[in-house]
Amino acid sequence: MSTKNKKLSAWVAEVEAMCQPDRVEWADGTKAEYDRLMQLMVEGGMATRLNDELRPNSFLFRSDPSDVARVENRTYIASRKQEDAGPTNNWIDPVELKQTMTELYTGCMKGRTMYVIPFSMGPIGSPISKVGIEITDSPYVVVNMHIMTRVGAQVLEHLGEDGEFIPCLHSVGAPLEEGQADVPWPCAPIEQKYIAHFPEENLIWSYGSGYGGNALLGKKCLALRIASTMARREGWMAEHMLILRLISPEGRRFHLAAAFPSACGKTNLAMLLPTIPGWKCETIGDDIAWMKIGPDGRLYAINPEAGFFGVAPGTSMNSNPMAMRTLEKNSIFTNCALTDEGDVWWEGIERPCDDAIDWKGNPWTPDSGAVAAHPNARFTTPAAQCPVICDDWENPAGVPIDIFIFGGRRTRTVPLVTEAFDFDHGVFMGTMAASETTAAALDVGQRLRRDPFAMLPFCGYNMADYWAHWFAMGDRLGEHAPAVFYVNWFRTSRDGRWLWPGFRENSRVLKWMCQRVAGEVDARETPIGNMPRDGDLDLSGLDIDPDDLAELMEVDTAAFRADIDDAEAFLAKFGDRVPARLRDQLEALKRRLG
Ligand code: O2Y
Ligand code: MN
Repeated sequence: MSTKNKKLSAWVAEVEAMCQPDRVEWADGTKAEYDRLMQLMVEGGMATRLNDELRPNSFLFRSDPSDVARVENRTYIASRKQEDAGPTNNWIDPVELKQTMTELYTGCMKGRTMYVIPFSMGPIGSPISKVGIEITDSPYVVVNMHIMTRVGAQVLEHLGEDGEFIPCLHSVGAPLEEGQADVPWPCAPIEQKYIAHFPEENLIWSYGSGYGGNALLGKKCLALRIASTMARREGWMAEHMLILRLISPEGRRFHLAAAFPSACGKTNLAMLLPTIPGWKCETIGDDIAWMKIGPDGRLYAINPEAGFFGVAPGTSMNSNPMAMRTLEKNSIFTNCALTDEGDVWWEGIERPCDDAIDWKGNPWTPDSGAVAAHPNARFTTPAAQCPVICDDWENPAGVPIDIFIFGGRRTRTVPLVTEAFDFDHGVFMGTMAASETTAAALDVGQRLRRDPFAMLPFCGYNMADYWAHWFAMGDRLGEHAPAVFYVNWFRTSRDGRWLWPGFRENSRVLKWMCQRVAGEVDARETPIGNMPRDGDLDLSGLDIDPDDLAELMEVDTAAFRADIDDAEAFLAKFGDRVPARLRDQLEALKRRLG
């Protein structure tokens, strides 16, 4: 395969000259290519083929123990001006960073194959989609990109002679000398890892890590950090949101996009099986939403990805049966445990396991005193295999969003559900989103991580400008702006019990949101937003103590005031750049709280 695109040929030649690989291969996205690379990695000791009868066409990888997650402290936004990256991003001068990284990249692919992966984020040719080209020396990245994006010749055809693409350069940062044997998971030491974004050039450079968001550059790097900067320039939205369709018993469809920080059950909600009779839920995406205003003035969303890169521990037939069925075959597992039968296992899978090989490759039993799977162990699995995927999840036009949901993990203060008074108030709610960093924490304060719109690690520019962009989008959407809600599934009683059962029962809360949007129920106005009137939340068949329900819905004004102090300290970091409309919202809330 090769390309007619002159800019692409020139870039590939330039990277080849710098990285000096032994050979160059263009990824064509075919099954034959996937099978060949998997075979190569099994033979090289990097991958284990799972028992084909239990988990057909699936593979287990073990990473280097030092390379197990996204590295936020090595992730950079290299804009020309520091203030354009803002106080919540790591900033380096782009010229300086390019110099440092060019030195690292020089000769970094010696002894390795350089793969050129043409990929589309979103259905090829959709007006919302974008083309990326990832150059990598990791065959693990190639096979994961096959699942997570649309790879291959069709992308190059669509690109044509002068189509635009986002260049994404990746190396594991481990050149091989003549005759040097490879290791199962090559990577560089932490101080040499760089996950770099050059937003003014739509350029991504990643060095030293082979793991997840650091290496599969279509995901967090392109679809969020770079896309968020493009979206702002071009007047659309790139958000850290799941997308789902809820269908009422009468057949009315509602489309919801929801942003939660990690560890709040985003993938579980995206694949929800409602408990309320007659309601149905279909998945469109579990992590990222790209949204544009359509010809009718509504906001249309696509899932730019083609697979799910989910956290394995905690995933079970109880917590997420649809994910469990999705990953029954054709899946890649990273840092899970390997059972005697040749299947994968992890903590919270709710299946017994007496003997396994743990994620580090050592024998493991329940008495080993350590986890068998790394807490950030992952599955990579095709979205099309999800039993509840929407029939039209790849519709290039996207789906019209009716509802935005924000939330976080809060053991206190924040009630189960609140509706914003209007879109500006919704932007304020998204901005105030925060999560406790441990589920065990009972007191609010120290361990609260502010994570506006769940975008803190993923916004490619100054977050104050991001809030201004949300206000601007709201102005353009006007009466078509989605309704906005804030949820907290994680409130506990004073004696530490969960007040809300969560999981499938969350459908009850979504039903109330849909009824509000349809104008079927009124709401009770409180200082923090509209809440369900007594009896409006469908609790039929649910055994919930009335006192627990009252506590779950309690608006603790004193705790909210304390929260405001914390929020003001957070906003102060952004100085004058904070939009006046956001400050107005804060003042209005203070007045309402009295
Ligand atoms: O640890 C990683 O590299 C992956 S992080 C991730 C993966 C899938 C979906 N979301 C996330 C996240 O951190 O938000
Ligand atoms: Mn995510």
